[in-house]
Amino acid sequence: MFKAVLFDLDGVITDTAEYHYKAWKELARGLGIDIDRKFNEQLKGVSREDSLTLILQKGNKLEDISEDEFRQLAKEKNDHYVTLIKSITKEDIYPGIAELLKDLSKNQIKIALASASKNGPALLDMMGIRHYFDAIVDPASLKQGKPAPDIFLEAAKEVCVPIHECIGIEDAKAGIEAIKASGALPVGVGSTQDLGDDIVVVPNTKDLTLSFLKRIWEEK
Ligand code: B16
Ligand code: MG
Repeated sequence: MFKAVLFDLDGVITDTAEYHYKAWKELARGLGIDIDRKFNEQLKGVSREDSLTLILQKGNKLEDISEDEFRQLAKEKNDHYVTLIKSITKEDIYPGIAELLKDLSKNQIKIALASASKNGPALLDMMGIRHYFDAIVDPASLKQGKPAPDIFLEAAKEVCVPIHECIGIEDAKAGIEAIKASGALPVGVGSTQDLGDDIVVVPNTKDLTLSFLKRIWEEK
């Protein structure tokens, strides 16, 4: 049996992926760069700074921006994002996630947060679920972000479980690659078109029950 579940946050625990998209789209529009949902798939799970780099590259504007302007743009996006998420409560937890956290903890299965977001701990507080987490990785402490495996390896280390006894749950292509590279068992939330057809993918978080995770673990 698996001994830990390593959770992504944005797009797995709640719908903040949509707010990241809105904030990036508006920032890009202000720079004369148009981004759509297809382009946004590349930004999911990717750090704030790397996301901004990808957007500026798309608009051929990376070279025109000074370091100070870059920092200012990243701050502007985050300020907007923080206003968009400020009314998030436990009502915004995706279906089935609160029950899963409760069941995992009742069964002594460790729970860790492997989110690239520096807003992760605040969001867990706003949703009233921080107490379920045995570890929360600080993304700023890592050398490489997703798709590198670092964040999942660190999450497993912090809950003292070998990575091969962990399940990782992700909604982003970069995150699934990170889980695969770490050696944990990946579970995707979304579509096989976006995440690949070589892993287990559920269309909705309500499918993520403890018995479902046990079944896929036994079948792997
Ligand atoms: P922040 P996850 C990621 O969170 C998001 O998917 C990504 O869109 C965002 O740019 C990144 O966090 C950084 O977030 O700007 O709040 O630090 O999906 O890894 O939970
Ligand atoms: Mg995500």
